[in-house]
Amino acid sequence: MRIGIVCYPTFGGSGVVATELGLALAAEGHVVHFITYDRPVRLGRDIANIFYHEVRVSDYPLFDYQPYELVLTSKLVDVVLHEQLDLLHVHYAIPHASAAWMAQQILRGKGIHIPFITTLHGTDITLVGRDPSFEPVITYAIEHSTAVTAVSESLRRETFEHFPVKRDIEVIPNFIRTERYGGQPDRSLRQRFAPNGEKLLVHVSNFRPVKRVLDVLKVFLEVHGRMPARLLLIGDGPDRQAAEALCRANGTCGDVLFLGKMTEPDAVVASCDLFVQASETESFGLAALEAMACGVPVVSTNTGGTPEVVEHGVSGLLNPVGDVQGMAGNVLAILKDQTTLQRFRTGALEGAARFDIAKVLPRYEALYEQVVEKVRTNGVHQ
Ligand code: GMT
Repeated sequence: MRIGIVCYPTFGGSGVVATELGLALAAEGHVVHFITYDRPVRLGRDIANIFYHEVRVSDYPLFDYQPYELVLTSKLVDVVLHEQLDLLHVHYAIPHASAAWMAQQILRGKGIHIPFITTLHGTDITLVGRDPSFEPVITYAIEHSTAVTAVSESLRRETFEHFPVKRDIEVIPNFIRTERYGGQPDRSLRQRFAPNGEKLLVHVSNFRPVKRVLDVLKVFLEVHGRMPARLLLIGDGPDRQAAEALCRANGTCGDVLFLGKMTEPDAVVASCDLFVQASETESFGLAALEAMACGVPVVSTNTGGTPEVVEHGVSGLLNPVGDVQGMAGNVLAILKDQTTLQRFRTGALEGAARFDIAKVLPRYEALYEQVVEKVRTNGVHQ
């Protein structure tokens, strides 16, 4: 098939999932066209069957705000026409789903019926999408997508709770290429980050308020008072400065390492003992799943789709949002001895295997067949 994928090219989970999906589809022989404003961070170069189309918004002085959605729409029309795409798969509702719908309408006028699938990732529904000013557009785009998927049961439920949407939404969970992880932790990294045999905690996020990075630090401070430990923070974003200030105020800067954004943090994560996540909400928690795939158990807040990914007592331990003391207690419970840690490590690896791409890719391919067939038989859809 010839598939157009629209996504955010940044470090966020939706971009990572879209990129990994495109790579896996290309490896299966499909032709994949990425259409976005920058080359997706996880997309390598010169990959067979993969093409990248940049959406360039010109800096015209009349506009205070450049009309990205319209430029994207025009690009979609162009790529569908000239690359003879069979379908579009857009990740994140805003503004990708509405741009795809607009492109679909324009193409219909040219006698071309292009189906589009919208995958909801989380903040498009739970945070951004709940801004009342977006509601009518998101609702319309969801209703008029040829098919809609959500990355967890929890997100599917929340979509129905927050939007007056009547149509089917299929849950297709996020996935990982387990073969990409595994192996033994890199000893030299371990030596670098924990030179005196400290336990290593790690957190990966975009440091937005929803991630509650300060809670991660407070959990660490509790643990640090009771066992030799260090915390690696991967990523960057609005709350980094506040996080740095909290470390300075507590004199723990030496044991909290801010590593910044990393395209492929796997090796560093794999060298750690525990992944900590304190999010207010998390539709899925791809970073936690990636940690599990490295054999690193997770202590997390019990929110959104997290319990669908992290099995309490098996691959990690879960606490209510804001329960810093409880989370610190759970970190200590997992790290208290080697046998317990090893049990959770095994649980993490086994839990991650449930989300291997080999199990998820056929579900997307089946959905692609379905929507293309729908257009073939009906001529039009919706
Ligand atoms: O977490 C973010 O702020 C980024 C956002 C995104 O669009 O990439 O993440 C969302 O989508 C990921 C991929 O499906 C999920 O793993 C994250 O849980 C979800 N984030 C939230 O729900 C806060």
